[in-house]
Parts: sequence; C-alpha cells; structure tokens
Amino acid sequence: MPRQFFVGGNFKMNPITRESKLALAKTLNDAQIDPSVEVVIAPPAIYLLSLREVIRPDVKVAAQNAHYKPNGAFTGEISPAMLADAQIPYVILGHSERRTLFHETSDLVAQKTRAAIETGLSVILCVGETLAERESNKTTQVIEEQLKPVVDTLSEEQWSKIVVAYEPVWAIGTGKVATAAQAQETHAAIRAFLAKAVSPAVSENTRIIYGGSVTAANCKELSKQLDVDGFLVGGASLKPEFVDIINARK
Ligand code: G2H
Repeated sequence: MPRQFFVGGNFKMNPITRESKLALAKTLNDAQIDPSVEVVIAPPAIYLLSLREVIRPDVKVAAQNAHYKPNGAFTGEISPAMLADAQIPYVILGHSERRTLFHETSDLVAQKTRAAIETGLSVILCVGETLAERESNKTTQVIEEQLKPVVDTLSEEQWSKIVVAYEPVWAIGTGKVATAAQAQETHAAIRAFLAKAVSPAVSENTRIIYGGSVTAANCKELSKQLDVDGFLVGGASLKPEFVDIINARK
C-alpha cells in the first residue's frame, strides 16, 4: 500500500496574537486541500484546544513537545496523558531546537517517544545532522545514532505510530534547503536503517518526511523523490503558501 503523503506545519513559538491564529485557521479552512494528504498543524500549547475548535475537521492538531511522565512536579511541562485526554493525536519530538536549545538527548527523546505512543499518541520524530557533521561525511552515522535509542525502546508494531522527519540542522530556518538529491539520499539511508534495525515492513510503511526551509517554490521537486513522503514546514506554514506545500503532489 502506498504511504499517505503527510504535511505538518510546525508553528514553533508563533503566532503571538489570537487574531493571527484565527487568520491562519481561515487560510486553511478556505483552501482547497488535496484530500489524499494527511495534514497536521502544531501550534504553541496555549493554542492547541482553541485552534482545534476552529480548524476544519480534516486537519489534525499536534503538540510541539511533551514530557514522558503522566503527571507530577515538572513545572512548565505538558504530559502525553494530558494531550491524549484532550484528544490531541500527534506530538512532535526530538526537534533540533529541542535537542540543541533545551539539551534533549537521543535517550530522552526515545523515552518521550515511547511514553507518547504508550499513551495513544502518534509521534513526528525529528532527526538530522549539523553542517559540520555533513561536511565530515557523518550524516548517516549521526541519524542512526539518533534513531537507535528509539529502535531499542519500541516494539515493531509501535512504529505504525511514528512519522520520521528528516530535518538537516543547516537547513532549518536558514532558507538553505537540501537539494532533492540530498533529501532522497538521506531518506533512503533512513529507510535502509529501519529495514536492518527494525524490519523490512516497518521500513516500507514508515513515512519519512523532509523539513528545513520548505517553501512553495521548492516543495514540488522534493515531493517527487521516491522516499520523500511529505514535509514538516516551519516558517512557510505561517503563510498562505502552506496550502501550496500541502498540494505539492497535485
Ligand atoms: C524545520 C522546519 C520545521 P523551517 O525546523 O520543523 O522549519 O521550515 O522554518 O526551516
């Protein structure tokens, strides 16, 4: 069965006002969206429920982060149990901004991933190399090291709840997108790793999406690549061109 194309909008710590949030929702609500695409938007936690109320039902809402514990003395955190209780179906984990700015290790990301899945959530699991790592030919090694703790902690069945987002750190918010060939090469390497480390079926069925300066201008070429199953979009998800990215394969 072909993998369903997936487009996520990662709003990061945007927008600031209620009005701009409603404007983003209106853009999506008024748009003609390819019905074969799974669309998920990830606003800041404070907007999760209010955005869900106003957004069209075929667009899902995701959290940008979650703790691994169900509750407790963790000031400022949100638990997977709370997200599940609020019927938020997805959470982004392991984004490079969380890994770098908030010092999240691959072991912690794996712990969070397992907790989220065991609580009934699906996970957009982000991996990616820095420019220095790419230039020293360590891209595949770095990504395998990021994925290994997740492979070690999940059962084969639990992989059906994972979308892997390949986001080269050097392409995030920089306007410097990976070429279609670079994306395809790394996505194929991730798929080969999943075949070896988990199973051929998981490798075949897991969606691997690309993130890092995706725009309406570059999405079509990327979307034609065999192993590119969609996008995780940051800056452009706050603009009307997000609709063109959702419809990249149309
Ligand atoms: C990468 C991406 C969204 P942007 O972080 O996850 O952001 O499209 O702004 O590079």
